Amino acid sequence: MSAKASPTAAAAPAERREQPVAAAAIAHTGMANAIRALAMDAVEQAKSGHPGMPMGMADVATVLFSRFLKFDPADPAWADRDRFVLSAGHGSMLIYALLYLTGYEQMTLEEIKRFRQLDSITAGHPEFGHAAGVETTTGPLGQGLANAVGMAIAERHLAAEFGDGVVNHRTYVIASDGDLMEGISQESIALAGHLKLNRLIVLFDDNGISIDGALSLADSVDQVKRFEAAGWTASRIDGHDPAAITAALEKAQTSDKPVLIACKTKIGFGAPTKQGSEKSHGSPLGADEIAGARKTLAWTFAPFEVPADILKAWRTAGARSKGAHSDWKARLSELDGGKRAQFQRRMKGDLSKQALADAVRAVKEKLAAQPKDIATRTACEFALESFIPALPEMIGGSADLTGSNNTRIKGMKAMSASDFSGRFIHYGVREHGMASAMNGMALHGGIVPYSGTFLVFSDYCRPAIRLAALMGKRVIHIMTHDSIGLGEDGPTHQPVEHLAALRAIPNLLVFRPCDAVETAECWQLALEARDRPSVLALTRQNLPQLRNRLDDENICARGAYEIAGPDDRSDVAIFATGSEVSIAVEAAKLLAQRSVAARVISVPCFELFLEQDDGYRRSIVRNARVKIGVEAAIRQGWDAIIGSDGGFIGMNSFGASAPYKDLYKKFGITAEAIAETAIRRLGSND
Ligand SMILES: Cc1ncc(C[n+]2csc(CCOP(=O)(O)OP(=O)(O)O)c2C)c(N)n1
Repeated sequence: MSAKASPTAAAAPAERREQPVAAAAIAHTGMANAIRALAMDAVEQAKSGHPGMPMGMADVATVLFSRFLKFDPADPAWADRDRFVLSAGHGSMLIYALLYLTGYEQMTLEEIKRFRQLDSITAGHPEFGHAAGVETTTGPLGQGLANAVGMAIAERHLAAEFGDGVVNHRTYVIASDGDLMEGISQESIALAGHLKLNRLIVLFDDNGISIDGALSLADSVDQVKRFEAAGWTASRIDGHDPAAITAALEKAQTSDKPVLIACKTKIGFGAPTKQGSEKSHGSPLGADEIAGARKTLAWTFAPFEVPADILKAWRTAGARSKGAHSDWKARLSELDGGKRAQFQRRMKGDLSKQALADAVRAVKEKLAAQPKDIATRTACEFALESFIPALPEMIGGSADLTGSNNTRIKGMKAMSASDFSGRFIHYGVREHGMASAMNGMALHGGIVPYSGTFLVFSDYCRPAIRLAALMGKRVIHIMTHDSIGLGEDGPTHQPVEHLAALRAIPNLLVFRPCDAVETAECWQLALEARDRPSVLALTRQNLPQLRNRLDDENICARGAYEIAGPDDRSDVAIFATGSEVSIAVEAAKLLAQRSVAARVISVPCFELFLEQDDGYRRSIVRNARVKIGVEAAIRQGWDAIIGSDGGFIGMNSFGASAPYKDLYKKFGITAEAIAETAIRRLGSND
């Protein structure tokens, strides 16, 4: 059972046909079997993992990496490399084997032997930032494919901006049945088809098997027709025939649409009894089966041994793009100096500090000169009017709520299939696909993606937000209509538990600014947080501007600060966020009328506040006898600030459909209720 050799391999262009056909076929078989052997040996050694997929897709991966993929193991961050996304991340041994075989220095045989062990770079599922060459963290099915759409958008946009002399690459994806069954895949392929992302090529591991058994247990979609309906070019091939794979990939290079190649494969190819069965999907094959596979594949070598001639063939494949890389460097050096510097700066992820500082200053000066009592979503647009011209890397968007999210400033051109230079993306009603595409753009580099939807729909984005946090990528989510304050749309649209749920994600910054000045400051912090994603929760309803003084410093940077307070001897400290800060300020006034001193602390970002040193945190929390938290959301998470004995004014049920002022009264989130709670608590403390 060896991979087929076919004379049609001669269809490859001259530079890719380095060897005579027969020799190439032998080399192909040996190269593909090296992947298979490493996968089954590593999984066996780890006593866990997924050998079936790497064994099944070894032929496809071999053709892709040895003939098509543009990459240079000596410089994994080469800006114009093709991106390769293993969306079916459970088959991680496929990518680890490829990285080792093609010569990524970091990916040693030792690391392969330490597959899935503590502190190895060969994690169970590929993790961005562990091993160079892994472009994104995959494992949750569907995400890699959706990231790849973002990468392909980034490529087209940057090519439009900097020219195809320096940006001219493709994005290849290996996706499995599971990837294509996930709902996010529909959002992503529809967007890719609409934008005609013809540099996106998906190799579908069409093996008809998933964990439960035959795919026919749960699915009967014709994927070729489905992709075609979404505006893709799609074909079916034998995924074990190198000539067919070569021909399909060759054809894909000139497509004017995104390309799906459904590769019919056998999961666990070569395993004598487990090939073609779910038994090879997700557990070690076992010593007998591995011995049998070695026989079927005619692989006579010891575990983890790759014979010198096969390793050499792989290393030659790894060095294939060196010429293309140096040609690219020459073209980059010919680029106009300013443009080149901008390209390099952006690909590194450095913002122009001066441009950002000037833009923030401009917004704050305007707000100090002419305070604005506006919704924070409108304040966001006001800030964007300064930031977007200053920061060319910002690419905005909305999931069909552009007018509500205020994420598109006047004159901002939309991106389209015929003009990728636009900086605004109409994602359609596809929150999950949008959030994941944004991850892809951030991973690609050169772009700081931001986009919008309603806060309540953060649930529809959550898996992608979680991965951005895990990967440490700067992706900015504008989430408007952030509480019952949205009013008449009612409880389906009123977030109650969402702030707490988002704050539960490690490495995510959740901002809830209280006025136009805080909105600008929080935006600045989100842009400066290069290693983490942010959510900005913004209001629909107007709010008074509480900060009228021009502060050079970003006061929100410490997460919480005193926004109103008479003196140090206050008996009451009221902590509030967003739209509830102005209500807290009113409560403090009511308390003052009753001779009770109260401080008001605005908490625009829990995470930043909780990261401050003890001294700062103590100076803010102090020893007020009564602490009260106010937020039109559930209490969960607040105890870290007000203590478990603190008072809380907020929500403990879903909202309701009514004008927002009526809702604040109904749910008791009023200055009077805060003042009463404070007085009652002061009394019971005496
Ligand atoms: C969102 C998500 N749901 C469930 C899983 C668990 N899981 C891993 S692989 C898999 C399906 C396996 O089938 P397929 O995608 O066809 O992969 P193959 O068996 O061909 O390797 C599932 C359900 C996951 N990784 N991600």
